Order: sequence, then C-alpha cells, then structure tokens
Amino acid sequence: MTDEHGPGRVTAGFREVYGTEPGGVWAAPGRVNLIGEHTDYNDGFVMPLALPHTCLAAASPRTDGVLRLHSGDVQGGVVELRVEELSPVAGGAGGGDRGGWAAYPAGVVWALREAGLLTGGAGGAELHFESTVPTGAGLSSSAALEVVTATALNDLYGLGLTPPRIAQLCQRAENAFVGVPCGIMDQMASACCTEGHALFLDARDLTQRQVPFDLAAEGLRLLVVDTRVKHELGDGAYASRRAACEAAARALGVRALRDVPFEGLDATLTELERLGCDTATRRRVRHVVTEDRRVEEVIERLDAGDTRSIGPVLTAGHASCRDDFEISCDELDLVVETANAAGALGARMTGGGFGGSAIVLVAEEDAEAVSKAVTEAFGAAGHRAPRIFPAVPSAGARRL
Ligand code: GAF
Repeated sequence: MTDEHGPGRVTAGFREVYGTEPGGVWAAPGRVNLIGEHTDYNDGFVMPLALPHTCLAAASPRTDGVLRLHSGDVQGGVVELRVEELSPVAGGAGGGDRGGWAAYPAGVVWALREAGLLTGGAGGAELHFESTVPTGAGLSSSAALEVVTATALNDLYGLGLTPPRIAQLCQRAENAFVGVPCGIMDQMASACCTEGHALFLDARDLTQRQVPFDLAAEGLRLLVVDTRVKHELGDGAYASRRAACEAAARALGVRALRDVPFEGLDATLTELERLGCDTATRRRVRHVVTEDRRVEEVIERLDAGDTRSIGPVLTAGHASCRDDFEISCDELDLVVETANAAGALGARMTGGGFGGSAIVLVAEEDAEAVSKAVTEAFGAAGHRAPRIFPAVPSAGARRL
C-alpha cells in the first residue's frame, strides 16, 4: 500500500500531539521473505523483500533526556520515559506498564545508549508513529517500528550509522529489551532493501546482494495472503526451535547449522542420532540445511532470469517448514494447497509461522482466480476471509 498522504498525516499528528513542527519524517517498511525461513539465527541465508507498507515517524530531538512516544494506531496517550532510566527488565516482556508497543522504540533508544551513541546532549526525542504495516500478520511491523525509530534518531543526532548497523542495534533492542529472541532478517530487510529487488543476505557476516526482482516485467505476481490468524503457540515455539538448532550445532561441534554441508546431510543426521539427538531435533536440522540450499537454488534461478521456475522451490520450502520445522498451521497449509491446485506456480508460508501470512507466486492472468479460490476455501473451512494483496518490492528505511 503506497500511502501518499502518509507524510502529511503523520506531520499533522505530530503537531496535534506535541504542539510543534517535527524535525522530519521517516519511513521504514514491513517485509515478506521469499525463501530462507528460520535460517537467520543459524547464520544462514535469507531473501526478503520490502513491502510498500511502512511505519512512518515524525520526530524531533530533545536535549533534556526525555523520550516521548505516541502512536496514532493505538489507543492511549503519550508514553513519557527518561532515557537514562531505560532498562531491559522494566521494558521487557512487552513493556510492562509503559504499553506493549512503546517497548520497541524505547528499546532502540536503550540500544543506542548502551552502544555509547547518546552523548553530548543527544538523548531525548519526541516521536509520533503511524503505520500501514498489518500487525500480527508476520510482516514485520515490529521491525519497521524499530528501524524507523533508529533511522530517525540516526539523522536527528548525526550518528553516522550505516543501515546494517541500524539493523543490528534494532535486533539488540528486540532481543535484550523487548525479550524476543529473533534473528536479524526482519531488521535488515527493513533497513537495507531497495525498490525492485529482493535482498540476498548472509546472516553470518551481513554481506548482501540486491537481486533484481521485477515480477511485472515477467508477467508474474507475488501475492501476500494474510490468514489473519496468530496461534498463541508461536511465542514459546520460536524460542524452542532456536534452542534446538543451537543444541544440535553444539552437539556437532560447529559454530552454527550453517556450517553443516548439504552434501553430507544424511551422514550428519546419522551422527546426530548416534549422539542421542531426538527425532524432532534431527528434523529441525534437516529443515535448516535444506532451506539454506533452497535459498541458493532460488538465487541461481533468478540469476539465470528464470523467475517462474522458483515456484516449486517455494512449495518445497513450505513442506519443509510444515513437516520438518513444524511451524505451519491449517490456515497456511490451506493457502498453499488451494493456491497450487488453482494454478499458482508455487506458494509457502513466510515469516516466523504459526499463523501470519503466506506468499503465492502466480502468473498475472491467474492471480484473480487463485485469490478467489483461496478466499472460497477459507469460507468453506469456516475461517475468517484472508487479506490478499500483491507484494511489490519496495524501498528500505529512508527520510521522506
Ligand atoms: C521472525 C524472526 F523475527 C526472524 O528473525 C526470522 O527468524 C523469521 O521469524 C523466520 O525466518 O520473523
């Protein structure tokens, strides 16, 4: 969703809340991940693209160490905090009495402070946010909120941070302040993606390549299907998947599962069995290793100019998320099965799983029929109607 009135609206919102003109307006997008799920915290490969949906922030600096946060999307007034008093304990687990959403931008300010970046009068700020990134849809609305905060403060304080450094600080905010053990993909996508490209990222050293992804030129469309469900199971299950991967890497004596070669996978799985690793953990390993290989396969096909042929790789990725990593759910499986049966080129869940969104690669002329089939299947199964829209590869965080 390109929101051309957004900057005017967020400026007016700032004026209304704080009674002054903002120092500027910034935007940071949500994302979908094309391929490479739960590989980032295994030091592996991912390939997200930014959505046109953004979190906007109008912001001004303060020199008195007071941080004032306001959201136009959430009921409630201004959240006022002192930068020097921010601490992960009080701010963790959703922000305590500060309101859940405010823990994300407050965490970013905490991470900047912890990195020694808020010195010499920098430190306070007033921010007003408005977002078009759907929340709870697995489209990284939280990363967009973090990254827009860091990008605005980077400019306002003249910190000179690069987009990858911004992403790292935002991940630290989410891990240590908010208390969510996420990897780096979402923050890197929001900070570093560029229009018309997918971002091929090595999550180990953050080397990246912008891969041209011009679907319209090839008569294709990538649909996002927001199932509008979020299963409670998700929160603890993310952490337990991560812990299982780390335990397997330790057992194998490698730094991360990224270091397990695809070619030797069967031998590795046998070795894990010998070491006493349970079946579920061995399946988690198989997912991560084969998923890294799928990212490389998608890159090879895109480099060869054959976007259509990535469809089956996406669908294979879904099967692996469903069967080996066990992070899918009925609604996501229904999207994938129905879309493929109705003529899509491929489909998969995207993001952390347990609800949220799926992506569907489809020829332009089939997009409507596939969308209709998915919506009807949801109706027949008694699910709420999904929200379906095209993913247009868009720009990363920026000043407007
Ligand atoms: C969530 C996390 F935030 C990411 O870091 C990533 O692990 C993803 O789930 C799964 O690929 O979005």
